Amino acid sequence: MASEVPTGSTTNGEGRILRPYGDTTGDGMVQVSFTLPVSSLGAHSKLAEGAATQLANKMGIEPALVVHAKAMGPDFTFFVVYGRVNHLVDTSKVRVVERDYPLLTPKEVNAAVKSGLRRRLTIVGACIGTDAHTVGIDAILNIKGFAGEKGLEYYREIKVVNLGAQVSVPQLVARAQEEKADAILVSQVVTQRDAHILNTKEMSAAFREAYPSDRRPLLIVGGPRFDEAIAPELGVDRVFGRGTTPGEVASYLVHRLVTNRRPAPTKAKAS
Ligand code: B12
Repeated sequence: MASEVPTGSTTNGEGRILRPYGDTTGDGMVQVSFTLPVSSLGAHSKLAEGAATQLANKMGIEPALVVHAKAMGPDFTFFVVYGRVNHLVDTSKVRVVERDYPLLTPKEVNAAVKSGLRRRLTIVGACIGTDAHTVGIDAILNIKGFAGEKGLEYYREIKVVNLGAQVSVPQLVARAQEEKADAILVSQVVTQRDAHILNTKEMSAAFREAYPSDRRPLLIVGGPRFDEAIAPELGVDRVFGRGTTPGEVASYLVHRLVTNRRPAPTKAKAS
């Protein structure tokens, strides 16, 4: 029988050991790009390329070849470097957040909400802080959707309140309370100075402050540069990254708010 292990990789019992592939399988070749605060204009070009090579060598790329250098104004240069790394990837040590709930069709989502909640599920979405990148949250919420899937507005049993861009945390909390939101969907695309981390932590802290723990809406954050594994550190229930589709989010909402819903607190009986 033919081996299922592709050329350029070996097995270690549990997983596979991989090497990058550039020109020939398993040759270890990678390509990286970065900008250095160094001029590459005129007489400075050799020094700039040398600086890029030195950085690449320190990153473990050896030999490193500068295949592209472009001045970004007088004081900065953008580089693309191609070269060999000796590092190996062990797939048995890769840690990722796997989807731990079934993917449902819109019809199944609607049916589950209708029979399980007996009312529409309300979600409030926004880009918080100064972030004005609404395309991502709109891809999830707007009816036209993303990647061939309709957005959550298409789901009959989901009420979507999309607050748009640059919403402050107090505004978001107030609207969530007004709407009696079941879930909050926040988008953070700008990551400069860790804005996405700080804003999300501020948001989750505000919701914990504003709600008793058993009444707090489900907190979901998404954006292209989030590590999906850091939900606990951010104080949210789930993080969705690059390429998320509306169906994944709708299915998660059903999983957490319908199928595995926390039981409502029982009222103490008068004696
Ligand atoms: C379009 C765009 C803009 C538009 C935004 C228009 C709009 N209405 O959204 C405009 C021109 C306004 C803009 C402005 C700026 N931008 Co801009 N912009 C982009 C660009 C080119 C595309 C972003 C995009 O639309 N992606 C498509 C969507 C569908 O993908 P997505 O956001 O990743 O969303 C998906 C997932 O992440 C996930 N998701 C996202 N949010 C959520 C939320 C939830 C709840 C869930 C479940 C999932 C989810 O689902 C989506 C579908 O899969 C990116 C570069 C790039 N190629 O990504 C830069 C980029 C994001 N911008 C950048 C910057 C720096 C800026 C500015 C600061 C530029 C400036 N100096 O003025 C300003 C900031 C404005 C502000 N106050 O926020 C940087 C950010 C760098 C960083 N490290 O933070 C980028 C990366 C460009 C770059 N390489 O430098 N920008």
